Amino acid sequence: MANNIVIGAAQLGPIARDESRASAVARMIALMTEAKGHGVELIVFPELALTTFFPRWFMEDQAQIDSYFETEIPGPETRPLFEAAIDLGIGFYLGYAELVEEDRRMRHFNTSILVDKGGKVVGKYRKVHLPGHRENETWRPFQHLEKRYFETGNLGFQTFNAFGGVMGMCICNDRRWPETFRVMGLQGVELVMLGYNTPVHYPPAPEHDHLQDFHNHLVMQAGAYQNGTWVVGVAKAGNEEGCDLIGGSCIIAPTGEIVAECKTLGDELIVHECDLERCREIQANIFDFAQHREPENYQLITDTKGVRKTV
Ligand code: ING
Repeated sequence: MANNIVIGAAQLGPIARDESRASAVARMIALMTEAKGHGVELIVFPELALTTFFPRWFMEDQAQIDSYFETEIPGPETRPLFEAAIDLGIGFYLGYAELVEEDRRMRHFNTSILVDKGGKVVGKYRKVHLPGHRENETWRPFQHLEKRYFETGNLGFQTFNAFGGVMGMCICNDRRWPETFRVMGLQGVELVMLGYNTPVHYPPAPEHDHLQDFHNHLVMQAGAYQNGTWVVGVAKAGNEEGCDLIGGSCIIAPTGEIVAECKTLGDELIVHECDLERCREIQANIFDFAQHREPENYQLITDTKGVRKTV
């Protein structure tokens, strides 16, 4: 018995540093409207989709840093996106920078939300794996200061019953860590959504620059196959403020096959009807965790952070 959901992956091209949230929202509404024409029920937007990827610059003025964050969502500039979603009857994943008071202090997270067709936030995720560095490393052609501007996410890797299935979320660098997908896989996730901003140039290892597109798909296809889940990965792409970001947004089946892929580095929608029932082909067989996993052999994975040589 099929359980189909029509998914849209809405890649965004560059967002300029001085581009307003209203402009980014208008671009996303245009993609959402196009998606409606294809019967899309759930559309996925990139990581930090409301502004330029600001961690590429070293900033010390907290007010300037905080200007890239949302203190409420929906807020005045994002409400049109929620209203369009309600009008069109489309749910969405949105990545944004979250500034919130929790435990009597201001907290900064790299966040995504899952919003249902009625405009209700039914899931929230805060990025766990923050790549990059904390201090201004002037040897780099551009910075990657996520460890400076964000706290490590404190919501774990949850799943959410929505859109007729078990939904999961993560963000960008999370996709490179198998633990991300496996923790959701152990919750029976059927579709993992994620947005990313991935520069072509990786200053610590420029000899890998030509492998960025390969690594991008490698990790998402592995995550999909090894957990029998659909994966939707959506880029903020193109040359953004002088920094080339990869595209390669795609929809991946539980078999690991890419079933739809963006071909440009701009605003581009791809669509695929995903049968969540197909997860069973993998989850009930080759990766039937209850049958085949041997967790008593895996202690090192949760006991230790770094390498602990045993020989
Ligand atoms: N960006 C990059 C990512 O994980 C990166 C950082 C780039 C890490 C290239 C390693 C290699 O895709 C974000 N925003 O996490």
